[in-house]
Amino acid sequence: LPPSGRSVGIIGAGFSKGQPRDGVERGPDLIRAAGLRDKLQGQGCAVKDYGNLAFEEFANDEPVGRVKNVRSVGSANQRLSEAVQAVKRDGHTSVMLGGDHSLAIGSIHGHSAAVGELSVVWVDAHADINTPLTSPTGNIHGQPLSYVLYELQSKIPVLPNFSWIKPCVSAKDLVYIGLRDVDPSEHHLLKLLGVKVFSMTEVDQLGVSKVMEETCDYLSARVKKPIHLSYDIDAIDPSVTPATGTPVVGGLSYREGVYISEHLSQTGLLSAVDLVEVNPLRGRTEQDVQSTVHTAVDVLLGCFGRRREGNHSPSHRVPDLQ
Ligand code: B3U
Ligand code: MN
Ligand code: MN
Repeated sequence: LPPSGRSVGIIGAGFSKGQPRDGVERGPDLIRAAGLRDKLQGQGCAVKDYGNLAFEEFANDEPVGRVKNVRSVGSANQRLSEAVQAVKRDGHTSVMLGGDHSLAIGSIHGHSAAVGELSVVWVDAHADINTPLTSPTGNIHGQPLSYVLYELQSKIPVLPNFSWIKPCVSAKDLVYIGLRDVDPSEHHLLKLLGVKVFSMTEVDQLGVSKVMEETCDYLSARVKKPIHLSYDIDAIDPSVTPATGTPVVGGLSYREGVYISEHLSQTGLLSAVDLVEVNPLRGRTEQDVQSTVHTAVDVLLGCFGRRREGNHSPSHRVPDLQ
């Protein structure tokens, strides 16, 4: 392996039916076009791109209760879960480029099916823990955690194309960072389950370095489990990443956003990453889109050992200085 010792398997998941806005399906190709592969290789990673997943179309995907596009979302996530399992069996850190955040269902399921118990770090303006019954919108991108948490299993009704999903994450192994738009029902669930939350208030209070130290202390207090990082680009402030479906003011700065991934990289436990909700059609200008996409790339580079001071291997020699 290269000096950094990291090998990355990229899965493109251009799926958008977990929410109503067109454009988020273009995320994977935009992030690739911004040079993700070359930049990862340039910092010493081995990279295998598994290409874009193809998703099944459903002609009559009528709402089930209030929940929209259930069959499409269930089927897409089953495919994604299998793809993540293949990437993990090949020995890579999985990088899933979304697509909307409903894809975390399949990504987390597949990751857990391959490696067992996980820690999950959820970086997002939103809590994404509505159940099908509490969801105010019916959009599944606001619900993924409810399907994968053991503790909420009894709250999940039977849904078409969802029967393959097995809950696989314990509420004590979940940490949120960046919350600032939480529904009342979600807030109730977070308190009920005792989930560790670093909202934007705690980021302001403690600073991002203390937040990350406490996140990692909390997650490694028992056994050190592989970490699944699920990163919604809307966690970062819309002044930096405006091209996303549901921007919320008062988010992470670029530096805080990148610091989170740099810190998790240093744990050596990062085993799968989702980067979701980049939507070029939500940018008003080309500059909006470029800023969003480049920030997404920088977050991912931070996950794989990029240092802002510069990267070189200890054995590296600069000929002109010899
Ligand atoms: N909590 C709301 C809104 C929302 C969640 N995630 C996003 N928006 N991006 C919901 O629909 O569940
Ligand atoms: Mn989200
Ligand atoms: Mn969000």
